[in-house]
Amino acid sequence: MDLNSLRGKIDTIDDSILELLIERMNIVDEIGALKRNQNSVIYHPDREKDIIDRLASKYTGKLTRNAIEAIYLEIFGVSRNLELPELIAFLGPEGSFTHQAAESRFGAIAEYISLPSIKSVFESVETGRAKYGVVPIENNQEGMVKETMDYLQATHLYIISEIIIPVNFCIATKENNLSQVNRIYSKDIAFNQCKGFLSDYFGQKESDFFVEIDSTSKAAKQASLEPNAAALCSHIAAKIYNLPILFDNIQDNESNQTRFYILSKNSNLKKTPKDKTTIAVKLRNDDKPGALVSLLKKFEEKHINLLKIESRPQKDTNEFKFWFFIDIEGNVLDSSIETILKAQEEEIKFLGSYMNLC
Ligand code: PRE
Repeated sequence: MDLNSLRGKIDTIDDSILELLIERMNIVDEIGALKRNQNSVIYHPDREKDIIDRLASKYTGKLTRNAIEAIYLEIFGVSRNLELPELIAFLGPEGSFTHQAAESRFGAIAEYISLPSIKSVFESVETGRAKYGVVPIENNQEGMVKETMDYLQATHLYIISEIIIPVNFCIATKENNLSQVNRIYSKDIAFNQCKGFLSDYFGQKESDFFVEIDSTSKAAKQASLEPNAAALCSHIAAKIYNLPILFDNIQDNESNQTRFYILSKNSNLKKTPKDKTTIAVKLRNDDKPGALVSLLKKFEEKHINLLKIESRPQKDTNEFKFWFFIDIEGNVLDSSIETILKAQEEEIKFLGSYMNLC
């Protein structure tokens, strides 16, 4: 079949897809009206995951699970925007990995605001300027993001979901060919994380071939403005500045992943088959031996699995005291967890129950 006839077939299929999408959106509109009437939450990551799981378990032809997920996350983004336009604040700059994480969950159509600090993301959600906030919480090579832990303890927001994305770097440039590139912009950390690729491909170059700049997003911007320049940056930064990707996934460490939290003023509770609950614990009798063990024992007695425990200094005292950031398996809607949390209300601050993606 020739190109025109194949394109004709695609046009007919696209017409049907569009009709079905319109039909879907009419139903979403009704759901939106119901939710607004009942004042209930718009965003249901659990329902979105169920839809993707259900579709991916069917015969999917040439569509991989990732492809189905990417298509549907965009559809959900359009749906949520129709139900209620929502502003999403993320730790910037635009093109940061946090931006990439936010877009991977809320879709390209949502309204975003890039903020300069973790504190400002918390503030924008607390004051209601943004409906959701996206902040990094952990990198599997570097550990926890202390600032995020501290603000979770100090403010009144809930974790409603986590996002895990691989830290992938690419070389993006407007040039068609590597031989036309005479400098690469990036941030020092990114250069360090891609040493293997850079030495294989550019080992012979002069040192001024690599130009350090504040952020990988700025690197992409710079490379979009100058001829013969490339950027070592994230996918989203390349996309924002319209830079085609010449080499993808060039980082040395394939298992480098970052975890992010989606924050909200409402706890958005809903049970799924694999949940996690995060709490902040300030023990009252922490000067007596065994105070922490006695709390952990309560979880053990109820067969509640402990997933993570980190300690952070208590900043509101001049003593050298700590609070604990703890992840346990399960949902606060499980009576065993609810009972423990209720019984120790004065010591335990509930930070959220959400789907465990780790
Ligand atoms: C829908 C949209 C947003 C939610 O996050 C989950 C699903 C969808 O497009 O399927 C519909 C909807 O609002 C819902 O089922 O609650």
